[in-house]
Amino acid sequence: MTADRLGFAVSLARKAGALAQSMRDQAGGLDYTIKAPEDYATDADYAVEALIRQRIAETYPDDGVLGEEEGLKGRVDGCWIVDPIDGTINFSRGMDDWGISIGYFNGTEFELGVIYAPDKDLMASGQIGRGAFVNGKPVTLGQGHPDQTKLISIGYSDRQPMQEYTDRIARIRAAGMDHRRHGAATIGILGVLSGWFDAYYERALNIWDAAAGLAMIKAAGGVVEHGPFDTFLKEPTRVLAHNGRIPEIAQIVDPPHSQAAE
Ligand code: LIP
Repeated sequence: MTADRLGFAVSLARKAGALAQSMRDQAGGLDYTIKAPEDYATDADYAVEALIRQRIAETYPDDGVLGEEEGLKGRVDGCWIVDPIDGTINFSRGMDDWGISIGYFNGTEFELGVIYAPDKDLMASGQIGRGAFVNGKPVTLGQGHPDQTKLISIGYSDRQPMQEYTDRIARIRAAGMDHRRHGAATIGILGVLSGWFDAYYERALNIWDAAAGLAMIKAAGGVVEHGPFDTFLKEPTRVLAHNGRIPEIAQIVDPPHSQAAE
């Protein structure tokens, strides 16, 4: 008999977060592997992914794992989707906007997810049919913040044109809303679950940055949009996750006839 997958993922994310923090704090500092301009991995990214893979293999040997650093091993229709450290640049500089992201794809949908932000001491978890929770408190989406501000968290990477990104921010501002960029998609999505933001958007996001968060937003009754699974499993797609409070948000971030909307 295997453990409940959601409980397993929560406990695993805690262990993973502790390992990442201890490696960052080690006397010799972190080692860096440059993957592309502004895209690198530290030895902590690799060690955390190895830990997660090892624990999954011990507990759920038939499950596949798709991770940012080591790619897909095993089946896809019953597959953990893992970003060992999302927001590596923030993490390695001692900022607190980074997270461990562990999701599970059952072949049809993102079924469950956990995002753990160790430096913020925030643990979000959720499963379709069971709701979502932040530090054990049930998530209620759509109420908005008492100050009435509408706040959109946006991700940006070199995978998208800069002009498109700045145009999108201009449209958000013109619609009377504001934006934030954290450099970690997990923190943006955690922010929607926590009530900081109404939506998270990124024009071209990798599945390991998104799977866990999208499962939780959906489990909490929010709205998620992303590319078809067969595409998303291979390449970045447009991702929008929101609390339903701004029905026109999809048209604001991607107006009809824009390239991203197609
Ligand atoms: C990063 C994301 C960030 C996104 C970048 C990148 P990494 O992940 O979380 O929000 O804009 O495209 O993928 O590389 O720090 O794990």
